[in-house]
Amino acid sequence: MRELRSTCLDILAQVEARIDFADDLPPLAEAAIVESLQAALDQVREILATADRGELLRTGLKVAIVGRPNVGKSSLLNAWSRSDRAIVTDLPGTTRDVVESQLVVGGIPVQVLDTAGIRETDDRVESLGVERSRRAAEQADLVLFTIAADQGWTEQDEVIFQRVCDRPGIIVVNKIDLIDGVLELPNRNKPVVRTAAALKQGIVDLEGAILEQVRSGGTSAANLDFAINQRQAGALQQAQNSLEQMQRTIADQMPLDFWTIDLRSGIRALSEVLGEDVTESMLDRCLGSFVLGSRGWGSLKP
Ligand SMILES: Nc1nc2c(ncn2[C@@H]2O[C@H](COP(=O)(O)OP(=O)(O)OP(=O)(O)O)[C@@H](O)[C@H]2O)c(=O)[nH]1
Ligand SMILES: [Mg+2]
Repeated sequence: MRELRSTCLDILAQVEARIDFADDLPPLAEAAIVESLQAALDQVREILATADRGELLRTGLKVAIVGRPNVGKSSLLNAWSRSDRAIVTDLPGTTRDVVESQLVVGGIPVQVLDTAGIRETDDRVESLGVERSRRAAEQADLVLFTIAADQGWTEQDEVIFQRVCDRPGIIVVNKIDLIDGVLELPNRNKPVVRTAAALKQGIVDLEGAILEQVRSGGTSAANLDFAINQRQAGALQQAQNSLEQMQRTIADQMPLDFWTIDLRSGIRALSEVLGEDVTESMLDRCLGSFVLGSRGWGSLKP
């Protein structure tokens, strides 16, 4: 939204400068303006279309649980979704394929993927599962990197962690019921949550940590556009109307004053999507610095 608004402000600055200082400036780059206007409109339409379909609402946040075999990933999924969705056994290599579950966390739809424990294996079925879990981790917005407290941070954990550490993630120390005290971890710059999935403990903390990541912008935005709500969709529709009106104004070769009316109303609408109020005087101030600032308008007379 900020980018779109800044495109519009840029055009507005150029147009208003022509109104105020027509004689001192080269002619308006109309073709370039038409082009960036079209690009802005395309983007607005795309966002609105997806909001309409409600697709983003369904997608939500994709969370992948990854880690060594037997650390309790499937137990975590089951405890979290209050189900027996995934098979749990004490045998490493139980989960062979990605198991999905849909949850809602703090109003956000979350798709949780329980994956096959990652290890080198000769078993063909298991190795296919391991491959899938790698892919799931790559595509997730957030990775829950899970270890078992009674095993500590093993060499194999470190290998897997290195594979996923460039993704936004949370370290889940599971099976804390099996140890006394708190497991010391290497400092890995990720939030840590302690759970005992088999006892359904730590889920509230886990959800809190996930929401914190979402709020702080720690997760990739790819699947987060569902945050657009009814009010924002309305404002975005208004922005679309204004920009379309501006296209007609240009096509009809109306005077520049009309261009600025459409643009200003478009900018106001985009600001509303952002939850910001733009007053005329703010707009003027902003434009003043645009025109007189560092944007290469040096030929302007004082
Ligand atoms: N004590 C204790 N045992 C747990 C906990 N969570 C899981 N377990 C046990 O650990 C074993 C493995 O659990 P799973 O959930 O199947 O582990 P997984 O990580 O999904 O294993 P794979 O699918 O083989 O990768 C089972 O016997 C669980 O009952 C826990 O919090 N505490
Ligand atoms: Mg499993």
